[in-house]
Amino acid sequence: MTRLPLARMAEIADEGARTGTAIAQFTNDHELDVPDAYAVQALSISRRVARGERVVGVKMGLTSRAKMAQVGVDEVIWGRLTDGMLLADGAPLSLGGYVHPRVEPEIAFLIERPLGGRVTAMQAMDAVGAVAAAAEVIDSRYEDFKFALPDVIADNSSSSGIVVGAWCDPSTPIDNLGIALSVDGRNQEVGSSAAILGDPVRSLVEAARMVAEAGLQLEPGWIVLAGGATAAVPLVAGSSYRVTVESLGRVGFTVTE
Ligand code: OOG
Ligand code: MG
Repeated sequence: MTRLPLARMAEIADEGARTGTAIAQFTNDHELDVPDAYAVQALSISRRVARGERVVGVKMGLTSRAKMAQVGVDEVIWGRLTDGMLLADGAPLSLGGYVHPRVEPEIAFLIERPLGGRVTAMQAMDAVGAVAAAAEVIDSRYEDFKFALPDVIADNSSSSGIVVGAWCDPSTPIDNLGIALSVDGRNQEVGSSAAILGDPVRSLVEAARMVAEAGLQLEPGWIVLAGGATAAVPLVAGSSYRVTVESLGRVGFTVTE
């Protein structure tokens, strides 16, 4: 095991994401603990910001059993979202620039008032201006989509693309909504928003707590993704993907090549 400077790891992770090129798992050859992994994540996002991107929110990850089981990591994680990751609903998606992308159904919160630290579910929802159905395109930069906990955190929790649907009234109950992810019109994954820590608002509570550990707060205008309620499915050229969330609506895209 050798030590690699955190800034060098950030450069490797950022370049992998920027160019859509697979990288080796850091923890195979290098020491990396969870706090350092979040530092690498912050440094790699600084590189994107230096290129002109803007942070637009955070995504929570591994907040459901289905997601934990799929990637073999069972800790809740978070990552940073930038405007460069935003994709328009219904727009074609090209596979160029991705390593091995997958899509998963998500619920998005739009933050209206600053939120950070230890908060109750009620305080968390008070800070929310709207909720929406969303689809997240995740793309681990690691070979074979294989990673340990510090690796995935350093890779910005596999963040790659986000499609957010129409914003809905924040008083819409979201604790037990039917969720479906369809491929070419056929349901491939189905579940409930209750799979997200029992209630997606708990994921928002965790987001407020975890970003505060990094000295941040959830800012007005930010998007918070609660985490996939089902396993993610690989993107295949020529197929159409749609996420439907009961009461909130649907979002989707077609993969071109
Ligand atoms: C890690 C990212 C997890 C989620 O919603 O659970 C995530 C991964 O699965 O590669 O985005
Ligand atoms: Mg996700």
